[in-house]
Amino acid sequence: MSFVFDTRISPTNLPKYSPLLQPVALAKAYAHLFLRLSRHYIPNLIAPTVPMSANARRLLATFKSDGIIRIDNKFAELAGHIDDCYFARLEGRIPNDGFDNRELFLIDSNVPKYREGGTEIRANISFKDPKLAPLFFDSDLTAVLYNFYRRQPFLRNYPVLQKIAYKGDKASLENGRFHVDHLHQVTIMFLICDLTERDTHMQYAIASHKKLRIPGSYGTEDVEANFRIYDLIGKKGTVFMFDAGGIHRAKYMQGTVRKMMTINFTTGHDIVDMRYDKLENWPHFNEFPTHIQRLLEKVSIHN
Ligand SMILES: O=C(O)CCC(=O)C(=O)O
Repeated sequence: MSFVFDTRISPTNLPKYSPLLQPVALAKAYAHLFLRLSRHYIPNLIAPTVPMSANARRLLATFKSDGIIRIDNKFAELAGHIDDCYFARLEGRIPNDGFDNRELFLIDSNVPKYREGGTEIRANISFKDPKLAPLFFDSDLTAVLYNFYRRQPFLRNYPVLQKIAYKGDKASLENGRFHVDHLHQVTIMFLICDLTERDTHMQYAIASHKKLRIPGSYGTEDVEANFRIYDLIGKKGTVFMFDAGGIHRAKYMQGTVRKMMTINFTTGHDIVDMRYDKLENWPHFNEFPTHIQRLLEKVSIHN
């Protein structure tokens, strides 16, 4: 019998291998991980850090120890802007508008698998809205990111707006199980509505990013027994940034609505192949420090 290496091997699908093959499968999964890590996570020896404020230094220390940080009030007005300008159009609160508005929306990415799970809106938007620049290019968050990786981070895809109204009719949405994503992808999650524990929200296993983990899903009981669980809840405008190499999940709560924006970064791997924004004729873009300009290198149109 030939053995086919399954790169999606994870703690929960490991038992499908016979006891004899389990060590082999695990060794291969770890070897694969290790190779990817060595390629994408070697620090930049010449420029391993960028300057950062005292506040960013504190955030970085928490990010390194817990794998997640939160910022409460700094971006509250931006959440109002996204709700009034973007969601209002897609929700029909501004009539005769929506995805036809090419200034605001790039693509409708709400494919059936999301829709079946209760996602009413999923839209990719541009980085060019000057009102959103203070969040996208925040000097503290971008410095935390660079100094965490100790090398240049890159945006992995365009910001995603989501409105999820889980009705309870699709019990096992993939990301409803505890899982880890692409190596040390870092995600910013920005709340566009208030969330409590009773609403659909994300949960993060604190400090679970510290161990090298095979991407895939993890058993709820194991995770809850071994980690403190952090609930990503709060007021509209709260920003979370987490290392998706740590264990997390969406906790879907029937009959509730969550609106949010997410942005993903990696050190250059797993980039989604879409380029919309042109870097030229972008007012003030050249005034950002180089490590902030370079964030867009892999998702924008050059020249
Ligand atoms: O939507 C959520 O709360 C979970 C997000 C998630 O699983 C992910 O970003 O990988």
